[in-house]
Amino acid sequence: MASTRFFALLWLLFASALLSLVNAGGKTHHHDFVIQATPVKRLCKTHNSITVNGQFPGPTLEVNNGDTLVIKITNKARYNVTIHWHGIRQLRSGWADGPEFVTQCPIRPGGSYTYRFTIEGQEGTLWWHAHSSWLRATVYGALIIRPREGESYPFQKPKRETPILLGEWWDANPIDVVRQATRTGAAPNNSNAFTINGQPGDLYNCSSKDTVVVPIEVGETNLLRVINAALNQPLFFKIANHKLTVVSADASYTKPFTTDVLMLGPGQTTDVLITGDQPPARFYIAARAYQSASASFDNTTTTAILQYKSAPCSSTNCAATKPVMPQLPAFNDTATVTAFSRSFRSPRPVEVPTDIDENLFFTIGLGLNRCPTKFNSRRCQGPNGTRFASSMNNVSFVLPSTISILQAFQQRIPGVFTADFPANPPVKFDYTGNVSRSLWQPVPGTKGYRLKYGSRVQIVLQDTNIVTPENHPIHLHGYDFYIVAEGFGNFNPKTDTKKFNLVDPPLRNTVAVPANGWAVIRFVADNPGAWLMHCHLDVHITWGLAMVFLVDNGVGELQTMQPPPEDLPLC
Ligand SMILES: *[C@@H]1O[C@H](CO)[C@@H](O)[C@H](O)[C@H]1NC(C)=O
Ligand SMILES: *[C@@H]1O[C@H](CO)[C@@H](O)[C@H](O)[C@H]1NC(C)=O
Ligand SMILES: *[C@@H]1O[C@H](CO)[C@@H](O)[C@H](O)[C@H]1NC(C)=O
Ligand SMILES: *[C@@H]1O[C@H](CO)[C@@H](O)[C@H](O)[C@H]1NC(C)=O
Ligand SMILES: *[C@@H]1O[C@H](CO)[C@@H](O)[C@H](O)[C@H]1NC(C)=O
Ligand SMILES: *[C@@H]1O[C@H](CO)[C@@H](O)[C@H](O)[C@H]1NC(C)=O
Ligand SMILES: *[C@@H]1O[C@H](CO)[C@@H](O)[C@H](O)[C@H]1NC(C)=O
Ligand SMILES: *[C@@H]1O[C@H](CO)[C@@H](O)[C@H](O)[C@H]1NC(C)=O
Ligand SMILES: [Cu+2]
Repeated sequence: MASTRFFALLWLLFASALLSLVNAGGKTHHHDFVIQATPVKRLCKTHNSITVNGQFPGPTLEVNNGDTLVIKITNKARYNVTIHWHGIRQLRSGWADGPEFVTQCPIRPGGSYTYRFTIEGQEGTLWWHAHSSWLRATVYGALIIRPREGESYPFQKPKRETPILLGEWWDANPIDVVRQATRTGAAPNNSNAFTINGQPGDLYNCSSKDTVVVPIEVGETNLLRVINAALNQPLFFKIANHKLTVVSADASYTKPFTTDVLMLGPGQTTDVLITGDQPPARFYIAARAYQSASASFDNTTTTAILQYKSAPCSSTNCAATKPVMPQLPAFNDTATVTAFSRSFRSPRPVEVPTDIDENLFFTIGLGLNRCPTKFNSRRCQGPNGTRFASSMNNVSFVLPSTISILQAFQQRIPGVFTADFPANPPVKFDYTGNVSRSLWQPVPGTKGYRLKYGSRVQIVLQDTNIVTPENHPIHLHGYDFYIVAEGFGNFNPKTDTKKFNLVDPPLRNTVAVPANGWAVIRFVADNPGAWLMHCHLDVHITWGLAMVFLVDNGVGELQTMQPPPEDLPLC
């Protein structure tokens, strides 16, 4: 008995020694992010935008797998803020994840907080962004994770690497835009431009001279790290006359495949190789909306220029020759989106969780809240005098306001959330058919779903036709998941289960669930904490398209959350 315990102790010592040895391989990067209002001129007008260190987009973080990041945020803006490190697993370090009122209270004006986390087993392109109101419209940047020192990419070493951040710009204060929508219940104003690395590009007024130029040379192969940082719009992405070879998405390598167009939902990243195989000239890099909902949208096109260094034009006469423009898919070209998303595979066979412990089915979609009679009509400017809503399994998510869900979960504080989020839709109906109006109004709630440490989870994400079908980019914090299948119509367990790819499905952190269709994801709940799962269209999270997984600690230190940091902001 005593000897078993002795050996267990010895093993624990050995394991922790091993762990510190592994960690010792990484470097620690210290950064200071000052959140501050900065004049930013776009579309002929200057706005006092909230930025990090006065930069828009914010600084690019470049690290290696195994490194540790220590980032001190100082809030000198007039808004509450938090920062989320999108796609970082945050193993045991949920306090550094960032969504406000989920893993922490916001950093108030004048306050500060230091995020500390280690990159464990992740390589590729991720990004960081504000996770408070709509601040991420201007508070975002790339987070590039290269292989460990001495290790290389599983593809041809690129000559150059360029991050391509797709963004969305309002000719207004984005916080005013969301506040107006919240007040009136109507859809928020559409953006006025999309951007590439912060610039709208040639097709917009007052933008030509700042159009981003991406260099290339004949014969070289470069890596573009494309990130959709737009608030509310899935985007098509294309480069005139060039093929793109996808090698990675959401910081997981993929089996390489070649395409001439990408589609990224907000939150998604896609790394592509591009070869300079055209006559040296200038080619437009362009992005515009993929619009699956029947609703108005920003139909403008953002551009940058892929410029061969040996192009026969000097900087003076370059402007005279128009770059070649690619033909982008139609706004509603769902067939192209489907063909693209079905091309993704893991590079080799992977261990997909089987013997599922938690078989979950979540409907996702919009709704409308009826207004009480005589309710101030200025607050009910949604369709036919309603207010827009959104939900998962008919629960429209409401954030707490006095403490974070993670603190309440850890410290067992009652009254903040309930752990009764439904495993299945409370009412079964023809999700993608003509849905009866009696089903359109969801119920507000702060509900989580509890998971035992190590449970194997499958979730069917089912879009509904309530108000409008739409392609929703569903993002899970703290995890990557396998996308084992997707399809249109209602998920049918009898026939659709047979189509699951349990051999080499792609691993991602954000799945673009087909409009009026479904996607099935699987993961093992091996990271304790409170993890938000939500639509990455900010307008939908504003309306409640979110829920939280509450994952218990397992056994021993390595399966237990770290204690909260001393400087964790309080409400
Ligand atoms: C939204 O658009 C309307 C109509 O163009 C405009 O009157 C309003 O000021 C805009 N709201 C914001 C917050 O910019
Ligand atoms: C660009 O400016 C012109 C002239 O002021 C105006 O007519 C046009 O509407 C503007 N275009 C956009 C996209 O704002
Ligand atoms: C974009 O929408 C505007 C207004 O609805 C319309 O006039 C214009 O033709 C559209 N542009 C494109 C490229 O579809
Ligand atoms: C896409 O929109 C065009 C008109 O803009 C329409 O003719 C076409 O039927 C639509 N396609 C689909 C698949 O909805
Ligand atoms: C608004 O009411 C009209 C007339 O009753 C109806 O045709 C339309 O579908 C309604 N729209 C929504 C979004 O409920
Ligand atoms: C949907 O159902 C409603 C009520 O049952 C009916 O009035 C309407 O015509 C139907 N719409 C379609 C497109 O079938
Ligand atoms: C959601 O719950 C409300 C309140 O119980 C109900 O009226 C509505 O029909 C439900 N809708 C769905 C899709 O379950
Ligand atoms: C900022 O956060 C605090 C909690 O820390 C909250 O009480 C306050 O309402 C928030 N302010 C805004 C404008 O959301
Ligand atoms: Cu959505």
